[in-house]
Amino acid sequence: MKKAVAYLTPFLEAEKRSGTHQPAARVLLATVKGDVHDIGKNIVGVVLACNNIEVTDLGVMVPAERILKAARETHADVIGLSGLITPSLEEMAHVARELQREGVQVPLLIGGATTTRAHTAVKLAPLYAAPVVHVVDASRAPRAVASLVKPAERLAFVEANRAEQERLRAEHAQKSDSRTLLPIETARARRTPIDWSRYAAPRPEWTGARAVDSVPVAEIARFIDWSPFFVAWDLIGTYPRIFEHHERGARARELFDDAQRALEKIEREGLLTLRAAFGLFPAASVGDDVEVYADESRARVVATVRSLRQQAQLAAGRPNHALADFIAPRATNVRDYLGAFAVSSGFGVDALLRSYGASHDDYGAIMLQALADRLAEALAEQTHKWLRDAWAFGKSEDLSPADLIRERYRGIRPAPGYPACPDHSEKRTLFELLEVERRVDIRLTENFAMVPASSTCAWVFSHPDSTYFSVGRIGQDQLEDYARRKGWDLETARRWLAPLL
Ligand code: B12
Repeated sequence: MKKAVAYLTPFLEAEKRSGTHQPAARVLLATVKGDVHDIGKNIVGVVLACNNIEVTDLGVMVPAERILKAARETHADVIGLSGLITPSLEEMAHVARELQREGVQVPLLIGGATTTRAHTAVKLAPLYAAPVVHVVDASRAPRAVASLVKPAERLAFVEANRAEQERLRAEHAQKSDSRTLLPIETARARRTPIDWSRYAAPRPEWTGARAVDSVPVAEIARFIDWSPFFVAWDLIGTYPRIFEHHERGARARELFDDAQRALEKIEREGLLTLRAAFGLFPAASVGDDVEVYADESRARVVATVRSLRQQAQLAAGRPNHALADFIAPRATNVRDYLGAFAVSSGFGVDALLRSYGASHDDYGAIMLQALADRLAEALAEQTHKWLRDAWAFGKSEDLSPADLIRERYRGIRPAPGYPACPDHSEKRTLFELLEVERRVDIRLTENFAMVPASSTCAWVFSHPDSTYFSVGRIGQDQLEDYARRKGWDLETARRWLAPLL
């Protein structure tokens, strides 16, 4: 579609010179500072351009000053911000404050996986006098832009948005008042009940950190979970049943066939490099922390992994989990282990995106990003399998790729940033433990996003009772305790744990 737009550009330019053409609006797009995710924003850019909206895309990791400057230079009618991870929510608040401070009055659109209507209403809209509108997916972006710029629609749209946000703020205030949290010591007393006295922790065949420099695409393609691939294209459904869907089936099939061809090309021409760093370490829990030791003597601590505990008042008999509960306490003398990995399939993506950009092939570019994301998750699956195999119990498991997608393996692999370990800064500990930057060149931004974008990392637990959960809201007592353990002042703790407060 955008190829067609590109083809028409010379005519549109000529028309512009003759003074007859007007874009419907000018929109400035950016993924905020510290964040690298842009597949969603890129889709929004294409959809807007196809609706005669002039798009200036500043790319990823864009600081507030550049957004302000570009908004003035391009005479933007609307500014669109995107972000994938929770630290970006704080960065979006910073951009809103800066726009307000500079007296800018351009409406703001907020989008990306970590954003919500409620957060936009409660935390962002009050910071900026101009309209701040949350947009849930790309298909709604042109309508939102049109409603913000058309004089006939603007007033009603802005008023409806304001009223809805007022309602969401009231709802939020009520919810925060009514939720009871346990004192952290009470929550700790309700930790996951695991009887360590009868537990023999599996001993891995090797310990320490390892790296693989180049994993062949062909080796991991079978681990790809295709359902989220379709979500990226706004086609909701489970693979392979989606092909039978009366409305979406044919489009899904066509996309899937194109994806297979693109995947074969990536493989044949070696277009992407896939790397993995992973390791297994002697470890023991001490309260809500996990101490990681240099070797089997367990004398030297090389890292301390901090976990956060659920503090909600849960139904009787339901424990208040923290990830540390799933590692044997030091006092039990059970010799337990913690695993970790960081993987990326994004080496090579940027160069290819530049070439797709030059030939205006947006479809190819989005296909590449969507496939690289799938490969990152597939590589995580493979790496987790290597760790389970080293732990021996992996070798006797009989799991199909579909079983793996359904998480039927022993243990868990929570990713820092996900609900069981929502503190993104813990990625720094994981990266240092595995020497990720040196070994495989995946890097962390100031807000703990990983570069390249198609990367993921996780802790790996082997206990059969370990389970995924959501930490949820935490109290002031845990916030202060956690800040002390991390060596943070309270302001820093509030910043990194903002979504939990
Ligand atoms: C696929 C996925 C991944 C992939 C790809 C991510 C990437 N390319 O950066 C991989 C496996 C690599 C990944 C990794 C991680 N992920 Co992830 N991931 C997802 C998942 C399942 C889908 C996201 C996605 O790609 N959707 C498809 C795209 C097209 O949608 P989108 O980006 O949301 O964009 C749409 C809209 O939001 C909107 N939009 C987007 N931007 C804009 C801008 C404007 C102006 C407008 C109007 C609209 C708009 O339009 C787009 C198209 O419709 C989500 C969960 C979910 N259901 O959302 C978690 C999620 C985004 N991931 C999350 C996390 C934590 C991570 C990791 C930090 C985990 C880890 N430790 O490894 C890493 C971070 C990666 C990095 N580089 O730093 C969290 C983020 C929130 C948080 N708690 O911080 C989520 C929400 C999961 C969760 N429930 O906690 N992830």
